[in-house]
Amino acid sequence: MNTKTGLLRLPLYTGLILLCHSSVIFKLYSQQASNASLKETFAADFLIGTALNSRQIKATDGAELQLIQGQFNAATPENLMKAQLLQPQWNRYEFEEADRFIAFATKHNMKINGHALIWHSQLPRFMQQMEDVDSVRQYFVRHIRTVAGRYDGKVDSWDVVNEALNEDGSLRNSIFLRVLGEDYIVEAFRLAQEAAPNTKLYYNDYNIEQPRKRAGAIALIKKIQAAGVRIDGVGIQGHWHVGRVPMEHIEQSIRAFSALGVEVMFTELDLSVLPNPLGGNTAEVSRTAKYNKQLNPYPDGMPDSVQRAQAQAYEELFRLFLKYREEVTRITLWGVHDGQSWLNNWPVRGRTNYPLLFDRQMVPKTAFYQVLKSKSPGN
Ligand code: 9MR
Repeated sequence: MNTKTGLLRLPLYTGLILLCHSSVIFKLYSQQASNASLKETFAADFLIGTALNSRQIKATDGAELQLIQGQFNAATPENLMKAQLLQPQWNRYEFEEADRFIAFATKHNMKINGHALIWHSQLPRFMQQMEDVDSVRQYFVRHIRTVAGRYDGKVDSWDVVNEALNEDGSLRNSIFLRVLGEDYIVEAFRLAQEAAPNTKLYYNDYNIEQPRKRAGAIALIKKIQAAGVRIDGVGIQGHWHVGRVPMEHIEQSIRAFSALGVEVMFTELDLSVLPNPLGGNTAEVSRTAKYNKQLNPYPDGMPDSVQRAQAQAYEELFRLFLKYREEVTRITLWGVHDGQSWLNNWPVRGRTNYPLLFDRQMVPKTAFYQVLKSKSPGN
């Protein structure tokens, strides 16, 4: 007897019982799922982090705080430990926000990744026009010593150097390269190691899963190691697009980086669902495009098909992360929920993007459940 005709033959009351039963099961499932926690689910595998902004660390209650407490066990300051904010004027530091961030993360038992000591972007204004060699050198040495020194033992790790590479693997033409020469990266790690002996030291960049840029990152890590300087890990940022997640390159990169004896992390994960007028997967913040309606196709909500495609992409990624759970130590999502994401304003201002695991109402998305599924037995 085929099931369909069999079901049709069931008496009405049996059908009703089945219906009630399935709604109870669904209720139980969603209750369980809404209590589900990323950090608990992956506790034996890797840390689950998020990027936090100044508003979020001031919260003393509310849904967002609950989400942060319940879901994440690692935190990266989205902006507030960048040089522009820590040292707004020459040799004048402002630590209040950063201290508040550290107090918040410590209170909620989150591992803290400082971001970032040396980065060509979001530099203090006085550095943007700086040409004097001695002053650049002085800034470079003093910023690392002061900031890394102050937070040694308070943060768990630092992105010591951020985004120093071009897409072809060569060194980016930044103020540091121009003025200090190509050894500046080794020097940054050396200074950080001296100032922060109890802090892990990482190199962080986007697109370094791509073969040419990856080769550049490998060369850089080897150079630091060959100089006898400590580097503990490498962060692949992970700003990707649904439908274009470079799975093979990611897997090759996990293998290649871990073969160098360093931790591998995914440090700024988000999966955009909007068209990228710049093409490619990039997080080059200086490149932008003009708004038009075609570039903002889902202003009122994410269609189901897109929701499902994104969930599938996230699940595949987490399966890969789990396969390399010995090598991968942290997965950080770049924001808590879709409303917070930088991708609402980059590379086009004023769009509605949906790149994270929680929606604007802080409700878990299909992608959240599917990420949890990557862990379920039999998978
Ligand atoms: O998410 C950050 C956004 O709020 C800032 O406006 C932007 C400015 O540069 O930086 C964003 O974070 C970047 C991170 O610090 C480094 N990698 C790329 C991230 C996205 O641009």
